[in-house]
Amino acid sequence: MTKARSNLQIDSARLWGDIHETAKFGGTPKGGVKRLTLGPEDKQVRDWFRKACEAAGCDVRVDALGTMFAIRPGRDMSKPPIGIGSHLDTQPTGGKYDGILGTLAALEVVRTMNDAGIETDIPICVCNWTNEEGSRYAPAMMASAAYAGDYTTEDILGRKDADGITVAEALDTIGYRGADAVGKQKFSAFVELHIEQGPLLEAENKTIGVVDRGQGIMWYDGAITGFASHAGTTPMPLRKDALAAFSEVVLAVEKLARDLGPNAVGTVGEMEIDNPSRNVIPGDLTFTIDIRSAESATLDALHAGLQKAAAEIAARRKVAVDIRRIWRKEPTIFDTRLVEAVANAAQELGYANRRITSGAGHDACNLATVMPAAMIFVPCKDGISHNELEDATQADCAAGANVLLHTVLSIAGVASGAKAIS
Ligand code: HGY
Ligand code: MN
Ligand code: MN
Repeated sequence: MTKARSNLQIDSARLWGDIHETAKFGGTPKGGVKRLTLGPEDKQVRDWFRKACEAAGCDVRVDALGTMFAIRPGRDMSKPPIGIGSHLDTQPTGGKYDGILGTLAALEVVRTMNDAGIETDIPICVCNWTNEEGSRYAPAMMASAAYAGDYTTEDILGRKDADGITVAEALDTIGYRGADAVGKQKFSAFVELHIEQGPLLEAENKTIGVVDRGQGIMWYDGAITGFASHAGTTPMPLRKDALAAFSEVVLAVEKLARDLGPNAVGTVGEMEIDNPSRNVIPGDLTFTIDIRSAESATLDALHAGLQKAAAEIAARRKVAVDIRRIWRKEPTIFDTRLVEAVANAAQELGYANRRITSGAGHDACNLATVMPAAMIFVPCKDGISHNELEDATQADCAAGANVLLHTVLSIAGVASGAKAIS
């Protein structure tokens, strides 16, 4: 039976076709995808996804935060399904694969099982998690965080974007504020396929990353209050220049991550000056910080170092520097049994593979706190992601989907159970 099973492959051309078909929803001239969560392009891809899952025989349900659950029936519907999938939203300068590969590969797994006439005892559930990227609404991996109990649904529904539109209003606008309570859909396990978004697999010529850990993440909202005054008449020693102080904060974040590394990264990705003008010394500005490490103790040291640096810059420059942590996600340890199932599937299919820690956050990282979860990585070109140049090969996408298929089959006990037509 194993032999027959290991010959079963997904339809690579069909998956590749889906990836390029859905890339047009929010496609950019540079070949990327700009599909911010709960916007019009997200609605387009959600409608496409719903239709495709229904055509594959799934019953599609939507919860109160818009997460989509497409359930392929099993013989015993009382059993909580195996969850597979990822997210369909992207960064503003996103690519075709981040999140999309995992979601479409999950659909492809269902289609392949249908074509092979495979029945499972346990149902399979293909998921599209709302707002994994965290670009329009914080935090990232928002809906899976609420599912894991880190936030209430009411809290998340009230979150506002830069234009003051709440999550609830955005969900209603696109018609994806579902009836099901967050957390109603139960799972026996969750496995997510994703591009690595880093350089290791490609550099080592590995096709599959068997993800056993994930970095912890801390997000901060920052504000600096100085004093706006005339750029020509204010002597340098009397200035309270918020932007000059901010530049020291940016360099302090970089220095902390380098000094506390190599298992640490720090980024200041956003900054906005209130009422900027060429001939006014910046008085007030806001910014955000993203800090990560796979070690909890390093996260603590980074947090302490950041607060210390902020206090020192504020005192010396006589400005107010307020840096408030709005999110801390502990490092993830994935389920060893599931990680083994991923490793065995990769081995059985003959793909070169290695254990790897995820630098990026993923919905599976939140789900791992409330159920057995694991991840599968495939390489992306030059490790580039969150950039319109993001790219991957059809062969690697198919390899990842095959490992997902065989991991699901082994968890579902197909080798010992249902009809697998070789
Ligand atoms: O931020 C992350 O790691 C993910 O891409 N949302
Ligand atoms: Mn992602
Ligand atoms: Mn991403």
